[in-house]
Parts: sequence; C-alpha cells; structure tokens
Amino acid sequence: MFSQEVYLKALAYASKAHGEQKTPKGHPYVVHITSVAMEVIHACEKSGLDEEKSNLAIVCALLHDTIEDTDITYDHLYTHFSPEVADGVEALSKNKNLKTKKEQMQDSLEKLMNQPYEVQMVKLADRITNLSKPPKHWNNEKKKNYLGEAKFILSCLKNSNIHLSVRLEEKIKEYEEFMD
Ligand SMILES: [Mn+2]
Repeated sequence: MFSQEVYLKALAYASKAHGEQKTPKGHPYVVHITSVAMEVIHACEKSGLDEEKSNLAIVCALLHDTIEDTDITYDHLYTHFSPEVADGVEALSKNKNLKTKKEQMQDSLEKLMNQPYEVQMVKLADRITNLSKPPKHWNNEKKKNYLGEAKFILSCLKNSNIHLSVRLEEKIKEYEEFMD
C-alpha cells in the first residue's frame, strides 16, 4: 500500500514544475509521469512492497524528469521531499555535461545500480512507458538504438522488480515488430 497524500503532493509539485511541457505525442507532460507512476504502483501492489518502499518508488516516478527537464534542483527536492527522493531523482537524470547519449546513459545506470530497488524500478517503468509505437519520422537506425538502450537498461536493472522486468521484456518484443 502507499499514501494517497504523498502521491497527491508529488503530483501537484511535478505538474507545476513541468508547466506547459508536452510529451512527444503532444499530451500534457503529466500524462507521461502519471503513466510511469501507474506502472510503478501496479508493480508495488503485485510485489506487496511496504508503504515506505512504495512511497519512495511512486514519488520518484512522479518526479523522475524534474531535475532533467525543469528548473527544479537536487536541493529543492532534498528540502521538500527527502534525501532519498533527491538522490533517486538525481540518479534518474542524465548528466548533460557528458558529451554523448551513450555516456549519459552509462553514467545514469551506474548511479542507479547504487540506488535502492524502488528507484531502479522507475527506470524500468519509464522505458516501458516510452516503448510505445515510435513516431513515423524515426528511421530504423534510431529505432535500433532505442531498442538497444532498452535491452541494456533491462540487463542492468532487471533484479529490481520481476513484474516490471517481465513487462519490459514483452514491450521489447512488441517493439521489434516496428522495425522495417
Ligand atoms: Mn520519463
């Protein structure tokens, strides 16, 4: 089980932070973060995680793109939520000072592997959510890279939660159908 109040606080905070941002499909950004949180909640309930662990996973899911995509800082999360939440969201963020996407992904996964399973679960849920049908303008190369990344994420973080890793594995199989 998890706390509805904790969920609502994180949702209000994140939706304000993302403001007018849209997903690549043109939805308000809150659709993305609540989709990721939904995957995490489903897994928490299926795995019978306790309230503290569930709250950490769910809050990190709702906040997972704030440091990367908005003005929200690590310190702000530390003060308004907790050190665990701030560390979790930081690990879920790309370090944009690193030159290539590959380095950024590698760095984020290294940080995540030192985080609790509840934080790692968010990365699986994020990729599950993002592995829907690719936009028409993506070429095969881009789709191949995205799929390769997903497989790498799964191989690094699969121990964090069995339900999410099985679901990501299924999504990867489905995505292979979109290749030309
Ligand atoms: Mn995301």
